[in-house]
Amino acid sequence: MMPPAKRKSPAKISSRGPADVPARLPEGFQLMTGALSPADQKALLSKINDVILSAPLFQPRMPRTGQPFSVKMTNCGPLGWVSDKERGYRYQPTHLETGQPWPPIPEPLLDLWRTHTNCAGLPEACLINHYPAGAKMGSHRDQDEHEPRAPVLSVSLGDEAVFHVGGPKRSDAKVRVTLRSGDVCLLAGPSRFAYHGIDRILPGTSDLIPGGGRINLTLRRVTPFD
Ligand code: MD6
Ligand code: FE
Repeated sequence: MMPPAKRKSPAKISSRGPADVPARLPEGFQLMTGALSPADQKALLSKINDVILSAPLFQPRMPRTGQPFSVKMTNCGPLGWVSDKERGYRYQPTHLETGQPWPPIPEPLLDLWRTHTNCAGLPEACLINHYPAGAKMGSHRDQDEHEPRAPVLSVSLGDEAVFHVGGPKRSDAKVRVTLRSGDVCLLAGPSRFAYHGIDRILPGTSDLIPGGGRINLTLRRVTPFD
């Protein structure tokens, strides 16, 4: 006879009502909800934790003012995005603090890129953003890359976040969507250079990351394909 199933405390899975995803999203913004199963999320998180062990999270700072970001960052891939007071936003092949090359992009992330984009080449940078409760990301455009044909692919892990995305002008109308653990989204085509950001994290909405918080991974092609 089968042993009785062990009772586990209920997983924190909130249902996604139709109202969560607005009927009209900006053209080129693609949201693949639940793209990663809970098992895939766990496996990916473990690989990201390995990356963080060799390339520790650092506190980026705004150019000129030196104001710290509320998120911590690190990278994997041949190039990593960094920012400091002295030299501002840029991609570079080595960690800002250790001076070591960034670790390689884990294979499951490259698989997501192959599945969800039809790009001629692979991403060169994966920016890892860690949001504690209370962190946010001001509205910005991803425009330090030199291959406008490549989208930016984003993966959300851990606590839910309220994401906004508008158009190429800061004043363009914005829509808001809740990004949940396992969601993948793309800023592609007409939305590639759209303003977007994170308004807030919803603490306690996921059990994936011990101690809570959110990790966002963005895969980018930095140099031209040809
Ligand atoms: C975040 N995401 O989800 C912030 N950038 O934490 C981004 O800044 C982002 O989701 C480019 C493309 C997709 C994104
Ligand atoms: Fe961005």
